[in-house]
Amino acid sequence: MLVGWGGNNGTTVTAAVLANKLGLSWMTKTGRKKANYYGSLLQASTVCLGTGPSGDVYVPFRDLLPMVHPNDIVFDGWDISSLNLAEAMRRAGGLDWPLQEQLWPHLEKMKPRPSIYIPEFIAANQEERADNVLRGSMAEQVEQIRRDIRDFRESSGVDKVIVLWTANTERFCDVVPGLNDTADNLLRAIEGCAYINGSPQNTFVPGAVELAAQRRVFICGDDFKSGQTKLKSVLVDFLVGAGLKTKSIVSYNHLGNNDGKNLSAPQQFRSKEISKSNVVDDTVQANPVLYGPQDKPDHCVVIKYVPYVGDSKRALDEYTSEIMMGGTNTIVIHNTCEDSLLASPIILDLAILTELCQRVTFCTEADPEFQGFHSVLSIVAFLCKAPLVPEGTPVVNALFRQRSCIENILRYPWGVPGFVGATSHPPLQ
Ligand code: NAI
Ligand code: DG6
Repeated sequence: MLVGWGGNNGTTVTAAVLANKLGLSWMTKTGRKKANYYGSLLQASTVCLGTGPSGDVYVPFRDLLPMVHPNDIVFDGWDISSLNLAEAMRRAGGLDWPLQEQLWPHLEKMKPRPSIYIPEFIAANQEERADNVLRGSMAEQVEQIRRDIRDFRESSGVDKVIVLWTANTERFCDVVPGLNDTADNLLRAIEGCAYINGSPQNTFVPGAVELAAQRRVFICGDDFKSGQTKLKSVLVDFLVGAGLKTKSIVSYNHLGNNDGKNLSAPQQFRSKEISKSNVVDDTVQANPVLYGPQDKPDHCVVIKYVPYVGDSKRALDEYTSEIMMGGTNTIVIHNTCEDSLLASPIILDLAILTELCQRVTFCTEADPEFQGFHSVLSIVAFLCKAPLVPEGTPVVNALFRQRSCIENILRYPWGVPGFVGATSHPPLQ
């Protein structure tokens, strides 16, 4: 269930899954295209199992363990905008028109459920689309959301419900003693579903983290790591790992979709600026040869709203590093892509990995009791700009360390050599 189902990401991921399920293809000016899952770690990348007599053996990531296929996901969700998914797909403008025409009759039947709208959390410029909102006291509105989840679970017949936030970026909220600082003070209303935060705001206040642990549900986030930040978490790892002292990182982007419009307001921009800015900290701290305790690169993040470019985001990055004997190395990168086509496979990977983790238990020699993962599900860090981790756990941003984490955990239940001291129980189905 997507919060923000009628947005660019919500409609694009729903349309993409449907197009794959139906095996659709369509003509463009550069030839015929066919539905695929490019950009999904699980569906479109491989893992090396080792070397056999005829060389390295690679398998698709999705074959490491039994896991849900994206084509089997059933979508539902909420949006403060009432457009049905077909109209919302047209508004998003991320897919070729001949594909939209084929999808139209299917998506037309899907309509987002009314949602909770508290105007002060998102930009004032979003008000004009808020025509699908719940009324009543806050308690009544929350109760309706809980009813929606139960209704979807029963009417669709799905095995599990996962809720994922892909609605507008909100401003940070205050952590208020007596309100959201502890689980008891926070509402007792998680409804037993895993919750994934695809945006940068601090939804996971201390009370929410505690409540998730009490209810034994997974929470994960924050903020999909799609384009510019993904590259940054590779490039800075490479530069600093190669012994070059990166001194300045300037990341500029402009985009013209509704996300860009919302981010043109200062408080919502600030949430995004924070999540985009912290991604190099651990890499820099890991190299005391180059950086002193207070020493880190200048890091500037700029986002501008330019309606004409729509969903096609432009990102320009400049990395300046000190090299040997006073030399300077400047790398400039220009990146253009449809933003929601990068985010959609990440949404699928997040949901599928979260579901998989719900079926894993493990024990160790030190603690022979079988247990599940910590309710703060940090193994999905690869997919998040600002990975949420259990308190006291170091945050890792470097992309390939994050990828190894998922790979290692997925290898381990079937006993690939190199993993000791634990086993899985009951066996994964
Ligand atoms: P969008 O603006 O097209 O979609 C957001 C949707 O949320 C809108 O349809 C809006 O009406 C709805 N909405 C707002 N408040 C709501 C509420 N309280 N309840 C239900 N619906 C609500 O934005 P887009 O491009 O789909 O992005 C979604 C989120 O994902 C944004 O926060 C964005 O920053 C984040 N994100 C996007 C990435 C990308 O590559 N596209 C990457 C990283 C994060
Ligand atoms: C402009 O920065 C809009 C944002 O929502 C980004 O497009 C999104 O967070 C993706 O960011 P990145 O850095 O992963 O490409």
